[in-house]
Amino acid sequence: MEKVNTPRAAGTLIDSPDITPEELQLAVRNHSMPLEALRYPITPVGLHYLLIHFDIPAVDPNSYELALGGGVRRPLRLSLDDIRSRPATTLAVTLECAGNGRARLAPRPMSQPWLTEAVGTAEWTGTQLAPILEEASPEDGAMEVVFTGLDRGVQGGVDQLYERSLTLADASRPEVLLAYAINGRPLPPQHGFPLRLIVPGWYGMAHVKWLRSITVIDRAFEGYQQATAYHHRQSGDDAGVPVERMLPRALMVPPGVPDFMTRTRFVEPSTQVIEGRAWSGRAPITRVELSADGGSTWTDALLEEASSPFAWRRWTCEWDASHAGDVELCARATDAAGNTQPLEQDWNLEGVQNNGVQRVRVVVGTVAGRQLPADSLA
Ligand SMILES: Nc1nc2c(c(=O)[nH]1)N[C@H]1C(S)=C(S)[C@@H](COP(=O)(O)O)O[C@H]1N2
Ligand SMILES: [Mo]
Repeated sequence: MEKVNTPRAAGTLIDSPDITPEELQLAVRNHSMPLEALRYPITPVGLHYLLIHFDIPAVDPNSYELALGGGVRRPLRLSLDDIRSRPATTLAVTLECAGNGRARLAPRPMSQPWLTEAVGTAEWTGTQLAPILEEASPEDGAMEVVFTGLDRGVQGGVDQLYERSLTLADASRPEVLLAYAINGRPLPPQHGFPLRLIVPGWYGMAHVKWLRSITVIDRAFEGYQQATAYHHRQSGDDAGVPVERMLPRALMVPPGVPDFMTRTRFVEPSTQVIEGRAWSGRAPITRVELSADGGSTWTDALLEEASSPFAWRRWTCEWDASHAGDVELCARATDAAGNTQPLEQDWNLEGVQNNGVQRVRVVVGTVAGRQLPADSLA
């Protein structure tokens, strides 16, 4: 692969709390989900988070073809009509970017500066990948399946198409879809039109958008987004652990009304019902707790059923906000495998898999006609 020099590259660590122009550029291209959108079981398309490494490719659906080749006995070329004429499956799937929470780390790994809202749940419609792989008939010794996007760019000095792989076993799981619709409508350009991969339970990077080809290989894939990026590691020398399935996380809809600049919340003295959603890609969510004292004491939330095994669960929890004061609300999720959320976030080099608890500052007092604190007027 060709090497190209870039200015402040991903992988740089930033000591200052100030956001750099490069991060701002990424942040305005790739938006998160406003937390109040946790109220919707299925995230409206425009509110679902977005992550696009390079440019959104323009694709002509009439000439579009998906190529399936490499180590297979019967290479396939599939038009959109071929794919749409196969049995369709619709599945509600929660997607979260592996870098969610990155902007809170210090020093801050230079990349998309997410706070906690890089998530969304959509109803994806498509066809199962497994029967198509079976039809192509992988040769003996097939080990991984590489998914290549149509989008090209440079990252870490490497000229590349966006590509990720799965083991043949993971790619053949029944929930893995080639999706052409989101919430009942064709994919919009930013979510992968005309076709993307959906790998329920996995962090976002696995769900390759703008699919151009699928290639069966007899070795471990060495592409940049697979072998270099998306590892949980402490330093460049550390081989690290590949990022795969989502760790548990709960998010709440921040109560009351926000201050414009700080987003500190103002709530009238009252009993509040806090609501939110929780998910894990590793095992079903079994517990969500709420703390109104920054994480010292916890109350169990009520959990509702998930709309699919791969979608978040709604939770609610009463909060006695009858006394005026300054409060830090925290939410914490635990899954059936015993994974839970840390109170303090551990640091890692790429800023991935950060599932430290959400913290929301709430001022309980009189909201109407309130004199705003000076620090919010900047
Ligand atoms: N082809 C391609 N697929 C991609 C990406 C990309 O940049 N190019 N970004 C990945 C990452 S890191 C994430 S988090 C998800 C985001 O999906 P969404 O934008 O539909 O929410 O897409 C993944 N698929
Ligand atoms: Mo991501």
